[in-house]
Amino acid sequence: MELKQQLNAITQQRFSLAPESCTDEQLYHALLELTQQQAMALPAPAGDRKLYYFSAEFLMGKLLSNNLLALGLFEPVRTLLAGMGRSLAALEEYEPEPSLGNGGLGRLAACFLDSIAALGLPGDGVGLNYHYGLFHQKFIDRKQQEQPDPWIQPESWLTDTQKRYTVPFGGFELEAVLYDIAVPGSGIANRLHLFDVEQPADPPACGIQFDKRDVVHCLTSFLYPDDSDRDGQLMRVYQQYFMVSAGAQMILDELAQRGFAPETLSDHVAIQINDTHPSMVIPELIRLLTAGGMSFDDAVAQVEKTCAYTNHTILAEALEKWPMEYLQTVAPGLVPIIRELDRRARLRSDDPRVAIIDQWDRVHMAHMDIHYGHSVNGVAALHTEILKTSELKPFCDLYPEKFNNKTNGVTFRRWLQACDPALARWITARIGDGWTRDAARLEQLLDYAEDPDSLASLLEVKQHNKRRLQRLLAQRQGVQVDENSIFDIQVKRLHEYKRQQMNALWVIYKYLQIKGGNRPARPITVLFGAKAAPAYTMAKYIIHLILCLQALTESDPEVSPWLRVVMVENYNVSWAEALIPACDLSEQISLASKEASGTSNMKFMANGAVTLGTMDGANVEIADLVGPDNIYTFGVSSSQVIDLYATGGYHSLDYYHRPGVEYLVDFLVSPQLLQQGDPAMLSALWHDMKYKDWFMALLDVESYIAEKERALAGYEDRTAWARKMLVNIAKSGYFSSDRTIAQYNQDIWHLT
Ligand code: 26Q
Repeated sequence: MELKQQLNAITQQRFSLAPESCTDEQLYHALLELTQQQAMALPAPAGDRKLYYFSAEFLMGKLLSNNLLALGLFEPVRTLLAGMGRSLAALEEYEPEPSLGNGGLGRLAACFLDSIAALGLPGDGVGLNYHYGLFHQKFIDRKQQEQPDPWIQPESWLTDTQKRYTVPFGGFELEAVLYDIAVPGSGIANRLHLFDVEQPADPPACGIQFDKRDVVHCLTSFLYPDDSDRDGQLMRVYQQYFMVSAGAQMILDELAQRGFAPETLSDHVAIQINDTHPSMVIPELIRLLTAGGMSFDDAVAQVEKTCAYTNHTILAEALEKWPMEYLQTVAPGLVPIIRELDRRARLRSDDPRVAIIDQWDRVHMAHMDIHYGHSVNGVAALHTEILKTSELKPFCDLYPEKFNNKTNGVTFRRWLQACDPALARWITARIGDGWTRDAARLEQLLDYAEDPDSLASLLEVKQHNKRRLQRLLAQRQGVQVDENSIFDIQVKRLHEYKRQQMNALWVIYKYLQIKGGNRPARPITVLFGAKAAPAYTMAKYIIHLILCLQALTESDPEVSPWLRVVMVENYNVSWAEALIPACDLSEQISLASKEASGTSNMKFMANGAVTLGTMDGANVEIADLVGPDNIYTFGVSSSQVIDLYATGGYHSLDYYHRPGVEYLVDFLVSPQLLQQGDPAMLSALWHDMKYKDWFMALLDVESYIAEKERALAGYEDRTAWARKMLVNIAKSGYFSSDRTIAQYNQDIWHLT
């Protein structure tokens, strides 16, 4: 049936209307039905070996455009809608965004599912169906407030599979209800499996305080932000065990249905453990296999050949260590297994640093993964190197063959084709559409690096995207930005190591320059987007600082034509899709050694932004690829930083007292700024920066300011800048998650 007829059949049946007469909302629901039906009807990819990607987070974003693209329906639907005077973007306003992730790790999982399906590999995601996602961020009195973010509507991408699994917690059992979301590729579809409780709780009357003792109803209520909330920890362990127990049962079920014996698990199943959040899948599988009659030795051998672990962080506070007493409460069936795994690990090495259970009876989840998985990978070359030579060195000495690097990637279908159609057309007009199937072909764009017409039209594409963002900012936030200003963007979770506070110090520098009569060559708009974990006080102070600077620059007529600060409210995937294509300068300024990889750096690059960054995470690989003329780098090296931490050699006060630094930091407690905000918060932040500055913003701030000036000056040579944009786009193909997934498959999963 023709697309038009299919759509008509649905709208007639649902609303007794022709598509032309439907509202945007009705059309959205009709297209949801059409797309979902087609995606669910696709067969699973062929193959005797199947991957299960376990992750506590899948930050999927809106799915309509994405799924239409995968089904080859994006252009036909766009044309059809255009013929009716409609746009896909307007329809998508009615799609709620599932915020089932904190940031990079969750979004990576979503990009991976997209690429696994696109490559036609058999691989499903396994996670939890959080009802209120992370949280909805509101700014009230220039401070972040958290509200529940319900995304599940009567009609959504979720399908009830009717499958149920019983999870044996200490003292009670809980049914896990399995919902699926189809993940279409070309001609096939995989699944994202999301487990839920049978009777989920209603949202709390105010705020995001769920009853953390009410496991039966609240287990899937919300996603834990990446901080340690004492009374929430037990609930997090309940969530993790619920996910992996139901997931492991499902895997063994599917194995049997495919006609394979449990003894052949590792021949037919690959499990990727996304950070340590799903690590209990290891002892849980051993529990289930031994309960089915397998010997402990055989079960361990099967599991070890099946499971592989990805590390996403070297921040000690993010490495999970659960008190045995928690596990005894939540999953008593795992306790004897973990003790036995620990005993056996100690036979392999007498180094106490590699033990699973430490002297305080805490279980180190990463250690269990490394001993009882066959692969350990970091997410960028530098990150893997740091794991091997410092953080996980004792493990690397024990199991050198297990360690490997898999530099992250992002799906170009969402992060270029769908979010930046103007740029996609510009590319295709030059090199054809082969790049949509193989992003490495973007390199062919280098042939156009000296072509004046191409460079000029590339600048026009950027201008078009800046106007689109300008309209959105006016519409959603009521702020007016100058489309002819430089768009300088930092969007990512708010964390001190990512150093949004250093960017804020630059804003102060520029503000004072302008007040002193030194106007920039061109106006600058500094855009921020970030959520702070609700319990992360310092991060919330930094948001407050940025919002105060926004108010200050906006209200000063001497400054506002030249410098504006805008922090978008409730930064999420949809915001990213509008911000990234409009960016001129991409801020990737983490303290070297702290950002495992970063993935927005890759998205910005692919959309023709130039990076201003430290030699951290994947920035190092970006710098190698584009060469020094096409990136701006600054700051101390990761090895210097690691040394400084090891020796306690960094004293912020020494840097504070430098003449170029002190007046910037002191501006936090200046009368002008105190007038804008909360004196207690601003003073606390000032005090922390001056006396502590754990992530060394003051160490790098002078070289940051100098390099940012160089970047802004570079922008004024428009042709040279356009060439930098082009080189970045051309070299971005390496960061396609299709490449990353091909490498996981080749080195770890061996699916086909
Ligand atoms: C842990 C314990 C208790 C509660 C929460 C957590 C928790 C939750 C989320 C710990 C960490 C996270 C998320 C980590 C994350 O997003 N890491 C990022 O992963 C990206 C993908 O590999 C990298 O690009 C980023 O550099 C890394 O910061």
